[in-house]
Amino acid sequence: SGARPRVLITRRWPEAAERRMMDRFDVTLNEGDHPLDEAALIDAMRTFDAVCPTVSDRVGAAVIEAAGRRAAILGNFGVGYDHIDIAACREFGVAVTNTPGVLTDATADLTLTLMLMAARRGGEGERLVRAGGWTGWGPTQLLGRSLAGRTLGLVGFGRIARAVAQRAHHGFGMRILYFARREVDGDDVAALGAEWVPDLHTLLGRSDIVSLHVPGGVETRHLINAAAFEAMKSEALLINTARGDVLDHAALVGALKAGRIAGAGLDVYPHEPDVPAGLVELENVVLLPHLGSATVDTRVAMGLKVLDNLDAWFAGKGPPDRVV
Ligand code: 8YV
Repeated sequence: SGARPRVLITRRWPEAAERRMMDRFDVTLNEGDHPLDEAALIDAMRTFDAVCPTVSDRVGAAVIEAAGRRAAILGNFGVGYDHIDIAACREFGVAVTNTPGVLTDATADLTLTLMLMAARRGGEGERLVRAGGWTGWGPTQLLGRSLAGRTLGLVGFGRIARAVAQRAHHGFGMRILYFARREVDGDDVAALGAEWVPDLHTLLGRSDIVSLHVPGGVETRHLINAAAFEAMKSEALLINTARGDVLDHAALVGALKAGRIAGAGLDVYPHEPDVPAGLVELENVVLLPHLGSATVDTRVAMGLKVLDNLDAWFAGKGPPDRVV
């Protein structure tokens, strides 16, 4: 057929994935790899047949509107798409696809990393050694808490939450509770003995570790707020690998300072790369820079998932992971 579709990849991907995209499409890369501003995104929507944004791109209504009939598809590199104005996409007829499934294991692994680091005080220990402050083994030094026998409360019970539950239950001997709109069945869920708790504050009150796995956006904004911390156990840990907006960080800092909860492990923040005020000063918080899906294998697989979706779109078929 005629000219190959023009595709913009807004940030650099692992080379293997970029190369596969270049085999199929007329690809433009953002050589500098810095996030594109609104003017650049508007320009891209007018120029390209497809734009592949990431979580670091704000794809607001003005950007979507610029598409006209030109860039009719956004092949999002990531499963979460709260950085894209979905209502505007519907209004202007812009399709959106995402990358579910391929990042489930990596993100679940990172959730366990944060759980273990927070429970076993890994960050504090590492800082002690690096600062030259370790004077030797001690029977009461940096004592944390065991995971076995403790209760993990999952807020949301989608793919990633269930992969966390598998690891926590089968690998670490934890009891699993989940808060979700409806009860989830299936053999894997039954094997976990996971209990559906339809009331959020009841789940918070029963959990030793609370881990967030709901999408970002207006519906979940500040779902975990001061009242939620009041409902939690004082020995509890809070883990967030979902989206920063789900958590009221001022309330989190207040709860940590007041000893309302024992600690936290965070991978995501409301205005990345800013870290909300008051967190870096606290010893009992583990802070990671949005590493949930950050493995070579996963990022390549995410790129190939974008490719599959664009391929289907340009072949006039329904993209497999179409969300709009
Ligand atoms: C990505 C993520 O690193 O997929 C998501 O929703 O948060 C991460 O896997 C990032 O969003 C890529 O755009």
